[in-house]
Amino acid sequence: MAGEVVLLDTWASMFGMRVRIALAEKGVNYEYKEENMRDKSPLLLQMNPIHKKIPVLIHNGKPVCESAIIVQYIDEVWKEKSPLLPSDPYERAQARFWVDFIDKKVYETMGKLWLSKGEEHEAAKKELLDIFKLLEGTLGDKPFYGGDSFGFLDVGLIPFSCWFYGFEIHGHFKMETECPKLMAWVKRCVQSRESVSKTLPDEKKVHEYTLAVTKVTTGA
Ligand code: GS8
Repeated sequence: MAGEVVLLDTWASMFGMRVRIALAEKGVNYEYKEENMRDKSPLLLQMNPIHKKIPVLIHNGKPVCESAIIVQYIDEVWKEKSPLLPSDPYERAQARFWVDFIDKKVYETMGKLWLSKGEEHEAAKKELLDIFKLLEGTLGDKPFYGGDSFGFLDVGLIPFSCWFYGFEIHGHFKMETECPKLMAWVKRCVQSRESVSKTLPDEKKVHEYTLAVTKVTTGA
């Protein structure tokens, strides 16, 4: 039995998308509550008093915070369907390592690409492409990061793909040229997983949102 499941989220958040994809993989019904990042709800502040960030999964009244931890929680609670974490402890540690790497490197470098100019911008662009090339190398010739099946690292990375369009416009490069195998993996995920195709928002809409948000934060 699922119990009562509520998700505090915002539509363009790659971290929130991870949770939505995991819940869809498991077939869990839940109540979605859209949060406004500029006017956070009392519920969000109460459920995530430490970081005050989305996503937050509220399961039977108890909050779970941090997207990677939430996805692992979902995998443990609803373990019968679509296992996400590898059963082998070493493989599991590797998948966790790469999701942690994404959390530490990708989000921060994205920010640098958006908010920098000149040499700094060029350096951020190189850094971001190097990160994606490294992640592409990690995939190797496997169909998914989870091997033959879609797994934890796939869930951790795929939401970033709807931000690629914005990276391309802003960085003047083509992901298809730079990381063809990674882009083939994106297509494979979208085409074979309804959890992904139904969750990822339109990349142009995400880009418009980014432009609006960076205008607000930089005052440009
Ligand atoms: C990151 C969540 C996050 O940055 C996770 O869940 O994996 N490590 C966390 N959430 C953002 C929205 S997505 O850009 C957020 O809630 N920001 C609000 C704020 O910083 O005040």
